[in-house]
Amino acid sequence: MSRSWDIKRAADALLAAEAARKHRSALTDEWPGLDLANAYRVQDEVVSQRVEAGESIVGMKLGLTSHAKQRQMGVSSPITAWLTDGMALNSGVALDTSELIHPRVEPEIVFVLGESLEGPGVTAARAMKAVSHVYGGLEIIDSRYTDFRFRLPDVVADNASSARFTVGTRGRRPEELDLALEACVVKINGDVIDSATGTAVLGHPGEALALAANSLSERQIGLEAGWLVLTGGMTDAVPTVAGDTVCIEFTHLGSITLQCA
Ligand code: 0L1
Ligand code: MG
Repeated sequence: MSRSWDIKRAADALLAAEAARKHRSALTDEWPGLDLANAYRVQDEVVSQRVEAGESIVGMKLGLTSHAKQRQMGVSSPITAWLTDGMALNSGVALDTSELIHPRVEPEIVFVLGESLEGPGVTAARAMKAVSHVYGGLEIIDSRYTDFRFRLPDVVADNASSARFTVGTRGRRPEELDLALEACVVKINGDVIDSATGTAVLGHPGEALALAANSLSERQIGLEAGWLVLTGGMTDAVPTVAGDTVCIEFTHLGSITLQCA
């Protein structure tokens, strides 16, 4: 670890960038020795400061689960991050873009866990047994780094660019759907921007859930009953600005419309 950087200072720098809505340079530019283990410690410190400020943990998300996202960001492995109630945007509530730096939206398949799930050794089939309901979701990411330019430890420390998320209102039991085939279309102001199916998420979103349970177990973290899990963006993240209407239409999970103010 460099002399001038430590876990607390890095977490404070990221929280300050978020509060001021000002992007900053990647931590690894100044702290080249930041490795993944310490990056997750920074992420945990960021979330514990949010909890101290009154937020509650409501689940976890995966990031970089699709090849499209890995290519877009120039990184090569999925990551996990925390979700809090402070990030939740109720369906129908407008996104205030002035609270964010440079938001991007992405469609997600969201699980609600009916039972706890803890690795190691969790398979996708075992993971899906812990899922009580599946929803369509929309995540708004907002990297605290200039131009979303980062290395893997940077984005891990930055809680995987988490900013806001909305969960749709049409929940389905997992056995009612083939999630590999579940499709979504992303529209901005009525124009189709992108589309994908659940195969984009590691072949099946259940694989992402299993990966989350197994990788979190290395940090002695278990997924808890009642938690939400955002399984990862199905398409590239799409930049959005005030005035945009974003609509994500799923085949069987309904649609979510987000007005950006
Ligand atoms: O796009 C990014 O900022 C990478 C972090 C992961 C975001 C996500 O897939 O939710
Ligand atoms: Mg995401």
